[in-house]
Amino acid sequence: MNSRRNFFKHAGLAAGAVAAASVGRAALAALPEPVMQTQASTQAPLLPTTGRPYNPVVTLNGWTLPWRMNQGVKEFHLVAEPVVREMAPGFKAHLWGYNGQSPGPTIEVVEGDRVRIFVTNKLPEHTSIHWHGQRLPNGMDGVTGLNQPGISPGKTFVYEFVARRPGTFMYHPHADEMTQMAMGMMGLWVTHPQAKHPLIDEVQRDFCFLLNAFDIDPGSATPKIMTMLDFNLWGWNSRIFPGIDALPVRLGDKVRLRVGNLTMTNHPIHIHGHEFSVTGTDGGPVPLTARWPEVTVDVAVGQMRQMEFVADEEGDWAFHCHKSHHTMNAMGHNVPTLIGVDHRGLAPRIKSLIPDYMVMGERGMADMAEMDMPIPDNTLPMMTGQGPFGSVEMGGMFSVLKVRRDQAPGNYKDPGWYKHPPGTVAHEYTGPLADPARFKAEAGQSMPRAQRPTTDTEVRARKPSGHSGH
Ligand SMILES: [Cu+2]
Repeated sequence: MNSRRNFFKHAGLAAGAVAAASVGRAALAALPEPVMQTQASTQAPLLPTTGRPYNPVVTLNGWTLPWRMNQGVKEFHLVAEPVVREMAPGFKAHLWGYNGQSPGPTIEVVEGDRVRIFVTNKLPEHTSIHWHGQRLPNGMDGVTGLNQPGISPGKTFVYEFVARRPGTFMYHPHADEMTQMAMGMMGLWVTHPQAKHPLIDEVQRDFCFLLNAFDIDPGSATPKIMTMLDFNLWGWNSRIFPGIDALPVRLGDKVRLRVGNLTMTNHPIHIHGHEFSVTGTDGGPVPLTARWPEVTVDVAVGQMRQMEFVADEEGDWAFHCHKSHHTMNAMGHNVPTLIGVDHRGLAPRIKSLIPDYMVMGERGMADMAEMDMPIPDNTLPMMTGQGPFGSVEMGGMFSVLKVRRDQAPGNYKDPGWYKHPPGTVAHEYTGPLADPARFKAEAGQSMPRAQRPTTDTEVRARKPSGHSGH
C-alpha cells in the first residue's frame, strides 16, 4: 500500500518534470551563448541575478563568466581558443585562453549548485579541462586519456557535477599541458558557501588572481613553450606591472586575496604595511587553530592560498612577489655583473664601432629604469612604472594596495596616489653627523678579536659617483 502510493507520487513528479522540460525545450536544448571579453582591465564584480545569492569576487584584470539557469542547473560555456592578450599597455602577446582572454573567466557558484559546463575547442589540437581541487565524479576530472578522450578541434564536450564544498579552485587543460599552460590556458573557480560558515568570514573586498609565467623574446609575441624554468615574464592573470591594476580598498575593510599558482616555480607573495592570515587553501578553509600572522606566504606550484586582513593603514602599499627577478620584465639573464667595472676609456672605443652602445650596470641596474635605451617594438622596459616620487623600478608580479578613508563601499576605481600628511615622508638629512657613543668604547666587546697576525687583503672599490675626482 505504502509503496504503491509512493509509486504514484514519484510517477506524478516524473510527469511534471517532463512537462516542464517540454516547455522550453527548443530554447534550452541549444548551447548557452558563449560570452566573450575584449578588455584586459578589471571588470566590476558580477552580482548574481539568478540562482542563489552570494558576495562576488573581483578578478584582477579579469572577469566572471555569466551563466544561465536551466531547470535549476547553472550552465556555463567556455571556448578554448587563441587570443591576443594585452599584458601591459604597449605589449600584446599571442596566447591561448578562453572566451577572448588569458586567463579564462572566473567561474563563481554556490556550494550545492549543480553546474554544467560546455567546453568548445577552437584550438588546433585537442584539449580538456581539469577542475583542480573539486570533489566530483571521476569521469568529470578532465585528464585526457585517463578520465575522458581529448576534445578534438571543433568539438564541444559537457562537464556536469555538483559544487560540493566551498573554496577557491582553478581550472586548466589536462591535455598537452606543457604547451597549453605555457600558452596561458587557466582560470579561477570560486565556490561560495551556501550559508554562514564558521571558517569563512564575510569580507568587504574579495580579490583573486592566478600567478603565471611566460617566455617571450623581446620584439616577439608568442611564448616559447619549451622553456622549463628560465621564464622572462612573470604575470598576475597574464598582466605584468605596470599593466596590473591596483587594489583599491576602503580604510577598515576586511580584505580577502585568493592567489593560485600555475607556473613552474613558487612565489612568496608579500604585502607591505599589514599582516594577514592564510584562511584557506585549495583543500578548503584552514581551521582557526592553524592560522598565524604573516606578511609573506609562499604559494607553491599547483597551490592556492587565501589571505585575509583588515586594511587599517592608509596609504599606497606595495604588494608583490618577493623573488626580485619576478618583479622584472623581459631581460637577458646572461649579462655579466659589471658593478665596480671601470668602463672609462673603453666606451668611446666601442662607440666608434657600435654607435648605440651604452655603458650599463657599472653602478647597479637602477639606471635601466630611466635610460632611454632603444628596445624592440612590442617590448616593455625591464623595470618601470612612474610613481609620485619617480620610477618604481618594478615589473612583473607587482601591484599596489591603495587604502583610502574615502573609497566608497563597492567602488573599485583607482583613487590615484596617496597624499601623505606633512612630515610623514622619508627625506634627505642635511644636518651634522655626530659620532655614536659606541664607536668610542673600543674595549667594550665581550669577545675581543684574537691576537694573531693577519694579512690584509686589498680590495679596490670605486665609489658609485666616481666618474671624476680619481
Ligand atoms: Cu615570484
